[in-house]
Amino acid sequence: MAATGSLWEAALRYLPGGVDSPVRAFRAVGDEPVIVDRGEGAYLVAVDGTRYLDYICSWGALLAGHAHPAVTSRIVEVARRGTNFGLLSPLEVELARAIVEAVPSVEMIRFVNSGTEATMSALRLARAATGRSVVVKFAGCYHGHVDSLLVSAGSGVMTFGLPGTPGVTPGTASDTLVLPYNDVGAVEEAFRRHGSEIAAVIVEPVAGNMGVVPPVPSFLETLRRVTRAAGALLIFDEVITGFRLGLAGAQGKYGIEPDLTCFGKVIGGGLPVGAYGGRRDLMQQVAPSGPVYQAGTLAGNPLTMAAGLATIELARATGAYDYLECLGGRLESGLREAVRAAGIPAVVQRVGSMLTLFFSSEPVTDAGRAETCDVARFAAFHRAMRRRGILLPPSQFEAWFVSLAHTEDDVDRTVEAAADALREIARGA
Ligand code: KE4
Repeated sequence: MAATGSLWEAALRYLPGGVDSPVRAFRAVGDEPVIVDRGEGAYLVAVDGTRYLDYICSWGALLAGHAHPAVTSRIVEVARRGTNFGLLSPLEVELARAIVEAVPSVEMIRFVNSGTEATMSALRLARAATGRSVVVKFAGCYHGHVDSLLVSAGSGVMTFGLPGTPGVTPGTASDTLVLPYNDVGAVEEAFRRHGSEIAAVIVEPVAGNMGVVPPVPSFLETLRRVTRAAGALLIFDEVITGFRLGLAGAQGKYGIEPDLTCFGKVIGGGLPVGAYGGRRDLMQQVAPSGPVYQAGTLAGNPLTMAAGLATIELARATGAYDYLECLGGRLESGLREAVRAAGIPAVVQRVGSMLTLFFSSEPVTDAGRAETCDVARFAAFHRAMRRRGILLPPSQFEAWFVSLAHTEDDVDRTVEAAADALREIARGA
């Protein structure tokens, strides 16, 4: 077993910040990162041998938990015939059919290799299809590291965006309008002012990237109404919620049909994946059937397709989503009771098997409210839970995920650990 210390030193030497994605560095929780040796169902085993009950679940990708035999065996079986051909193969057609049959708004789909590629491509298609440049996103929503979506709100709610990171040009950001999530009035005002310029609105129908923030009633319906009236497209970023909240994702749960949907995570069963799909008249505009260029060496690769199909088969099993709803509800009510008993200002927000415990005295409905959370207290809670063998996402602004591999005992153990950790924090220990 490699010592964590030397491995972490090597990681810091060869990888920026020691990681391949920033959140994995555990900087937001002031801790050394967990370095993983293997996953086992709902558990992760670190290289130092520590076993954790895992609520990161590969940031939502692992609906069936780590190393599910039905997924792993399918990957091994397919890998024996080769890993990628860079040519059409049956499994991508099979997975495309499975998604089209599950999600009514999706008539055609294109596979890519990440959620970022999915949203980037969907935006390009929307701009091409409408001949317009402006895109609308919401503060606190994350859609991957796409230049035009790594944008902060302008000086005023109705002013165009500013680069959200060095390397994004003011020109790129200037075509993006950033509005407050759940703010129906801001949406209507933006469309009054700029409706004829807007190519698309892209939204997480249930926000997961400021922590779990559900849509308020009429928010999604308003987006559908104003985009349709203005000739703009509605893009649901269901990279997290797709096949997480049900076979038809958030759009199935809330009964809203977007024009395009972005997928990722669950549809790849833990292997690199993304996809965008929707109305046939739009998707037919994607090369080579149409002029909108998009391509990818490993797009639709058989291993990912196999892992995605195996996962969706598990999700289709009778009662799978009822089970996730039941476990999610058990965890939510247990955490709420633990918060109440500890007398700490915190709220628990959940949709299905994704939830967040916010150290906030008020419900979190948008990024502005999320930013008032006591992140130092979250960091202390994260460390306290880790000491108790429970691994939460190392950021206040992420979703916890329950998988089909989690059990009621796991949830009860989590609630007990949380109650103990919150008491410790309340004592200022
Ligand atoms: P990827 O490019 O990371 O596959 O997907 C980007 C993306 C797009 N849309 C939504 C709603 C997403 O949540 C994501 C990625 N999610 C983050 C965590 N919430 C992935 C973790 C990370 O960045 O390391």
